[in-house]
Amino acid sequence: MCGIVGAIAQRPVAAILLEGLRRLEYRGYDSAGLAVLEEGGRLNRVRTLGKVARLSEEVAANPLKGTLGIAHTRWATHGEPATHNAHPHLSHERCALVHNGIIENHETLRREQIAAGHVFTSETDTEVVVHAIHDELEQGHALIEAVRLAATRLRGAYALGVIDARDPEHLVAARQGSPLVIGVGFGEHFIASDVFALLPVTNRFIFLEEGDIAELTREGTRIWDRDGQLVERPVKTSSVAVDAAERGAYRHFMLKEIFEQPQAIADTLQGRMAGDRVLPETFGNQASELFQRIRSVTIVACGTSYHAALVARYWMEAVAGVPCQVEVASEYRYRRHVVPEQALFVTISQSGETADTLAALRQAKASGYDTTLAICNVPESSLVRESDLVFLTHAGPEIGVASTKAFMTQLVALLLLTVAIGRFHRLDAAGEARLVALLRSLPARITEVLALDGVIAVLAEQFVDKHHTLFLGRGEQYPIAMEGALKLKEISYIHAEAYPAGELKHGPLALIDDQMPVVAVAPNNGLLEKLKSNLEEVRARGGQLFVFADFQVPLEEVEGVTVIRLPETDELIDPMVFTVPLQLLAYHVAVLKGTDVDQPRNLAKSVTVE
Ligand code: HGA
Repeated sequence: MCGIVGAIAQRPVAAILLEGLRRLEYRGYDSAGLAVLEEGGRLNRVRTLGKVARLSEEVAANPLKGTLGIAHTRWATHGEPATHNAHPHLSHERCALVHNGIIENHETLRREQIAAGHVFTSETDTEVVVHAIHDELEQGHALIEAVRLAATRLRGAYALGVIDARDPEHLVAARQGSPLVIGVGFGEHFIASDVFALLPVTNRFIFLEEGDIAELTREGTRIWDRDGQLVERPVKTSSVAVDAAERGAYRHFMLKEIFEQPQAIADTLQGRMAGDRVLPETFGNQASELFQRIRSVTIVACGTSYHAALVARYWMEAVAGVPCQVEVASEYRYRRHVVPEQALFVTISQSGETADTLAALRQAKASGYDTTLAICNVPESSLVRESDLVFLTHAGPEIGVASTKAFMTQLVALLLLTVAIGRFHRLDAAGEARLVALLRSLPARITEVLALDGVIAVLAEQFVDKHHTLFLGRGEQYPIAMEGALKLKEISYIHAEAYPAGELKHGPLALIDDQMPVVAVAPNNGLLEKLKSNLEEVRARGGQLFVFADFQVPLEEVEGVTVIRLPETDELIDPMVFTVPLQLLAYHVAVLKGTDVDQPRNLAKSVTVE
């Protein structure tokens, strides 16, 4: 959340900053701003409410020439989205700063600074940081030292980009709890919240570590670690294509990403299976040895990733025969918990920077979990670096705020994990071979389901004027119903809830009337007859049923019941197959409602703040 870009170059940087912000906009889009140091030592700041495109228009009207600058696209945590709260923040027209994160002791610092004569122009927590740095600069410290000293007074999380109007030769960056990378160019250097922002200008990156403070000049960088030691951090070359995060001919990133799922699955499976076996090193070289000892699994995640974890619980217990518990990270991290013996602790996060998930991982390590595993889409992310074992999903960049292909590849990862652990427990070689074959068939199955796009676009018309929707599933389809409900509410703003269908009569049935569409996920599995009884209960009360079922399910289209047929697969991969129509449904409802599909209101991707 919140995107930071900074540049120190021998050419004007405004265009680089604006393009970087455009590429980071998925991280926050309520306001944006940039500050460029112009000749003569004047800080030229432009800030606008709303999207980066508005900032670009504003800058086009007042071109900036400076070769040193910082920029920010905001997802507000403290202070409403408003121009005066947008970053960069300035102190006395001398120091300019952009920030991602939350300063937890901002109220105390603000009181002290007001008493010392600072005038605040925003309601953000961020502004205390720029004044604190300014005070150190006024004491005669160089910018790098001023940032270091000010940082000792901050509690909370931050990634910072800072410039001093009296020092055109330096850009300073700091990282504590929020991601930040340095881009290495020729005669120019950059900072950004992620590599995508900088791909048009470089493919060489230094990944800052927690507590690092960096000083960038045009010619080079120097980095100090949390103990104040000058350190060398490796320069890594990214193989991500510069256009990997472009929308192409698709109307929205979300639609593109839904359609990329067969490829994303194939890429995620690539190199992970041989013959009819999952390769032992799929989860790291020591994974097999560690998995042999595992007696239970705990999975912690947030949002969509949490739903993937819930599906995995069914697989882990039914297929692998290993006890599995699942919890949302924001709860887990603040709860006193019991660490099971010989337990594997698994975290799931698309970005690998999800603040709550990262904190939960640190908790788990401190409380004595045997082994930790991260399932993540971003190499070099904090989660990846801090876990014992890593599985990288190869979904490619996901830009739409509502996660689709990342979720799909997380499910693939979790099924592979079920096999990798299950073979030391309940799963025999024949079972493994069957699962491997199912996984191989998955890209083709998903492609078949994508052909339903047109049908679902028409179906979506029946949801546009509704205010609520109920999603029902049973067994491992219950988390899929939860994911369908989440997608719908995220992007169409229709209130949606998911229930395990057996729970209906314990309360939610009271909500059923002809204004409440009920979406049911009904593959042909052992729970079908039970689910059908639950659907009858809805029908009997005048509810409008929309049932996603495979061809074998004996269900008739009658008044009040619409059936959408999917190809029949195997119940082990049904969660993936039935996810797709629900994604498409949410997408088409949102398009018909005219919402901002890729950047829905109040949300942002990569939830790096608590
Ligand atoms: N707390 C700052 C930055 C917000 C942020 O990092 N969001 O992800 C603000 O509210 O401006």
